[in-house]
Amino acid sequence: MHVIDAHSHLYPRSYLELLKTRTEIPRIGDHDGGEHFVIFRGEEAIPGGGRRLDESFWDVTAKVAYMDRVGIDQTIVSLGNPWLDPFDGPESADWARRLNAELASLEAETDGRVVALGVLPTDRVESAVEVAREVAATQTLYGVIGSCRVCGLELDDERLTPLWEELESSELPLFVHPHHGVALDELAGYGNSLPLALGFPFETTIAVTKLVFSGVLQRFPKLRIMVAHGGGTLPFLAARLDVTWRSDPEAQVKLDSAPSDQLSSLYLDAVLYHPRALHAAAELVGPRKMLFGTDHPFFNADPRTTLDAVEAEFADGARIHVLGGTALSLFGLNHA
Ligand code: 5CU
Repeated sequence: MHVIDAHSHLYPRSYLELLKTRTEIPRIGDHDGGEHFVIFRGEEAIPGGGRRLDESFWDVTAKVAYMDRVGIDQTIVSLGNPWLDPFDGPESADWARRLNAELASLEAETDGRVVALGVLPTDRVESAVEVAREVAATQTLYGVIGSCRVCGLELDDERLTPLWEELESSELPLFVHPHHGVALDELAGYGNSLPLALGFPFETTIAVTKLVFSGVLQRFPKLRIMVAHGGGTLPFLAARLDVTWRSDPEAQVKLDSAPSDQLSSLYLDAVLYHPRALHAAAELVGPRKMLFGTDHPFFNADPRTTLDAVEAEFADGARIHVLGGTALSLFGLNHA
């Protein structure tokens, strides 16, 4: 089977140097003889806290070596969080273009083993639209990754309408990924475990739920949206969202069919680690809308557990889609 990792990050060195110019989180600090990437407040208080960066974060040769070790044929890399979220000044569009050019060159550098998504600027919706258009016209970029906010706006903000129009007309996939976390005060006290295990997926859950309840997915039915970490908690909560929507006339003003009708149009990665969770995701969207992923190079990349869970949950026919078929069709890739 052709195995494609659709959720994998690569941070060009130029971007890491940019993050190093920041004094506030998210930022990269040099200490204990290495670079440490800090995204949550509590991590700064711990000596050596944050993610110790090594070449697996920036070096495409290290990415290919990882793929060979794990048995991955092709990887779709995307810039990891926090993307350009903290750089929302006039420099944002230039940075997006510079990073997109670097990411677009990976396919040729790796004989097609590693291909990339682009990134959007965060200064103005107009420049996000322009860059999305440029990405769509770039043969070696296959979509864009974005935060649970675009240009600092929540995904249900009406000011994002021109972006949805552009993504729909160009059929450019958008990968929605968390970074900021939610309920960080309530989740404090246990290292970064709870912010990552719960804060991330609930951030995604809330963002995508607003995309549905605001009617965006209904108004733009051809949007191709892939959601990180199996859609957060959406596969588990979809029916509850239907129940609350059904009994709430106010919610029905913007959305006139059950939320799960729209949720089933999403693409979900399979970074879920357990057949039980994969089962819920597949019940919501079907295996033809699910994509194997690792989240490499982050600590939570556990491809063996994910591959075992995919094998346990899906019969051969469905597994072909999850392991690579869905990625080929969603992103319009050629086999490496
Ligand atoms: O360990 C982490 O913080 C992360 C992160 O920041 N982004 C991600 O995609 N996975 C884990």
